[in-house]
Amino acid sequence: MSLLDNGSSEIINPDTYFQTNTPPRTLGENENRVKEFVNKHNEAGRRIVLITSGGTTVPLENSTVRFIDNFSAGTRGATSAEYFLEMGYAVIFMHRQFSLQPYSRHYSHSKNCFLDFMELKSDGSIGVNSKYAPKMKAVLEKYQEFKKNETLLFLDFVTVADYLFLLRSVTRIMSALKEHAMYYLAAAVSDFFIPAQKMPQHKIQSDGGLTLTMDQVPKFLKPMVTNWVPCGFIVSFKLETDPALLVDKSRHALTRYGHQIVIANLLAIRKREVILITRDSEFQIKLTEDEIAENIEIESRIIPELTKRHDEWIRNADHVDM
Ligand code: PAZ
Repeated sequence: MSLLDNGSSEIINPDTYFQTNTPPRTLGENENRVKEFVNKHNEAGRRIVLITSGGTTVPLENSTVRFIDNFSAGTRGATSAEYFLEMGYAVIFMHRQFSLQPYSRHYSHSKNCFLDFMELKSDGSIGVNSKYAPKMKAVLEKYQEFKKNETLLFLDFVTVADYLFLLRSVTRIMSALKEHAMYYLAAAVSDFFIPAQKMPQHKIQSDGGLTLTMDQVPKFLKPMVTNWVPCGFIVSFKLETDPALLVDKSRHALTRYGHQIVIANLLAIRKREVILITRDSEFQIKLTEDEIAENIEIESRIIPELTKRHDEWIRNADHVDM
């Protein structure tokens, strides 16, 4: 007997979802920040990528004490952001609050406390522990460059509703960039949620067991591809744990939504192996044992491959326009 029952509840359409859920308070303010960022980098002739990163939560109460979460720490998104910046893109980094961020990821959520990276000098001053200094210098130089050029914009979300409202707003603003924008959807977005009108207002009391019935989150990729950014270069990720399902499910997503690339990854080996799937090709990126030993990051292979394909996408679009 299965503990889980995938009920037959109808999926509401995305429009109904947006009409019946409350947008985050900060939405208007974030839209203004995105407009300013997009105008500035578009005028400078820079390409822009939207990266989504980290997991979304599903609250169980309107005055939320409890929520359902997932495993994602935002490693993929934060790491990818650094490689996109190196390739000359301006990055809108839409991430789960407190998940990993580009550059600081090298020192946060790690086994070391930040104080371990420091040392007390004989003259009483403090500095970086010489063991860590070369790597820290390299990270610091890149960090200061993006600060100077203001090529990285941070936006955060917590719940799946925050995520969907923000995604719709940001992509609609970016649609003005047409084929010059890329959308790299690496966030682990909840598939199920409890609509606000079906949640209790206050903390659920522990008077016995708890049975949850959840609705399915609408498939937002469809309106994104068709209406929000019809000319954008859209890359989504597909995560599975069963290798037998991975490629078929990824292909199914590609056919269903009609976007450009699905990056298929298995939970256990996602840091060393992915497959880039398009309508007519499959391209595996796999780190060798030597590369793993040298701490090569798989994103250093994924991002150049995607930017190459984005070039082609732009060239073809130019060609079609002529
Ligand atoms: O955040 P992380 O680096 O631990 O994990 C990355 C990932 C597995 C969430 C990402 O590669 C991914 O597959 N995102 C899409 C998940 C999905 O909704 O299928």
